[in-house]
Amino acid sequence: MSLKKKILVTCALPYANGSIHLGHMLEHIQADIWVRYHRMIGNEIYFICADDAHGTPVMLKALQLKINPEDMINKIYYEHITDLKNFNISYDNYYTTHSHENFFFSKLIFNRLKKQKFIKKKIIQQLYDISHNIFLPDRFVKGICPNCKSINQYGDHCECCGSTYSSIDLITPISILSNTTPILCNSEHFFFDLPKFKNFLKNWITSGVLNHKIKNKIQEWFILGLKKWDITRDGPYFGFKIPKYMNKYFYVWLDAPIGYISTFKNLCDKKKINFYEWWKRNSSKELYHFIGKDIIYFHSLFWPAILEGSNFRKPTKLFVHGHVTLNGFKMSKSKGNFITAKKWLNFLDSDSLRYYYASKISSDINDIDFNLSDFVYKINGDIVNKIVNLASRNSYFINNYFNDNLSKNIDMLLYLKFVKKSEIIHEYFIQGKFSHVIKQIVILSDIANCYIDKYKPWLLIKNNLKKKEVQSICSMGINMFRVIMIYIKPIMPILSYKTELFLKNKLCINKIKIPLINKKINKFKPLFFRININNLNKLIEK
Ligand code: NOT
Ligand code: ZN
Repeated sequence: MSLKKKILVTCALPYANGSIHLGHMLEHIQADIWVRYHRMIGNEIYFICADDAHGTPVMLKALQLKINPEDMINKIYYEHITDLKNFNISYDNYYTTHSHENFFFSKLIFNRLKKQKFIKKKIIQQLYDISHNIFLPDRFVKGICPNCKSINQYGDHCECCGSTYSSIDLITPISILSNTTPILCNSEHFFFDLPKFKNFLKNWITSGVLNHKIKNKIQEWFILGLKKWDITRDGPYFGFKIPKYMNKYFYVWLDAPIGYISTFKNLCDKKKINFYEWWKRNSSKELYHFIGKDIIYFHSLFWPAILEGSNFRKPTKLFVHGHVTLNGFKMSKSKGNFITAKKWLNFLDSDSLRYYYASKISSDINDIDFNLSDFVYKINGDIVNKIVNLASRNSYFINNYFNDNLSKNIDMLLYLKFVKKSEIIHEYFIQGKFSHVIKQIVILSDIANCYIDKYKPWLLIKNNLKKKEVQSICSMGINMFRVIMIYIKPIMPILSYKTELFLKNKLCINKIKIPLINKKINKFKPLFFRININNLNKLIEK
């Protein structure tokens, strides 16, 4: 029997209506670190994501740009995969919800739910724009907030007081398409019967899939009462038309999570993986979703209920993170403090963002502040002054005095202390507590630098009788650097790759117990450059 775990990991699907920014990157980096660690320890793991291509946000953007949505989502798809690749997010498949597989599974799930009577029809009243002949989606209507009376609010929620409501409750609604007053019209919609799943959900939520704080939040939703969920929209709508029904489309939030299934199916077809084994009810394979706290409702209530009702497996666990703020402020385009992934890479490297985020990621859902001075302090202080410095100060002697040869003798007792840390670091990686991993890494690099400071190879080297000793001290220094780099590998892939070339050794946790002794290393070349404050200033320039 193999002890290898079999794991499928997803990130939330970015909308295909704009660029990937630092807020998105937190989640992709978080999941990628987790995935890379699992790969390193030898688990079978697949990592997938896709563009969320349908719905009003995409329609609205295409309308603004005066291009058709298909062209827009194609263009954005290539931008997204380029950005993600440039941050070394190691997806096995990055697909789109606008795919034939996703249409297939959306229909399949809809039909199964309908057959089980989990879908009900109901006539609802909606705002209708007569001049454009269109039922207006929430985001296509503006008006006065029924709660706080602020003007110019969208039809789903008020940006001033935060209340949510239905667009028909807006006071003096105006269609943003025509600037006219819409009328009320009846339309028949399909509703998913979420309340029927109350008992199932209560059990599921307490079965270890969520952390405590989130569980409590969801209890509040149960107390407020679960409501039937409208899963259809009237055309014109950019999405999948429901076969056999006039002008009815699946709501984007129905086909988006189904994108997890269809993206994996697309991968299975390419890689000859047995799809059914992964998604059948009670599958023994593991499924993890990384999401932001704003979409907990969808992933902890709608999604498991839909899977249960249509005879699929449920997620093993949700990893939920908070939002990213920049120097304490919410990032937004209007404030001009909105940093895209692409802009970041014009001025800075990807590993530094990965390291910085890792140093902030724990298992709670507090917001994560990107603080510029803290960033510089951590990258220049930890990576350059402590960790990479270990490689450079020790290789100086190994390269110049010992013909690149590492000694046969190192301090094995101390070496094994470094190795022993792998146990706790393993736990931290598995639990997603990367900030704890980084703390351990910094402690180890302090110990390693103190060790070199104590023995002072730069003085010893002047004494011919102490040459062997210098070789052994500096070889120990290189070995401590190697162990630290094994722990950093999932976090900083570029630095790790350069380190592997330098050490002529593939960094792998399964080989950590065997030190590098009596071997040649390469000549040291700079592995990482300190953050240039000018570049950082350019990055945040408005
Ligand atoms: N595009 C959505 C967003 O909030 C995320 C969709 C996640 C997919 O950016 N699914 N579900 N459930
Ligand atoms: Zn309001």
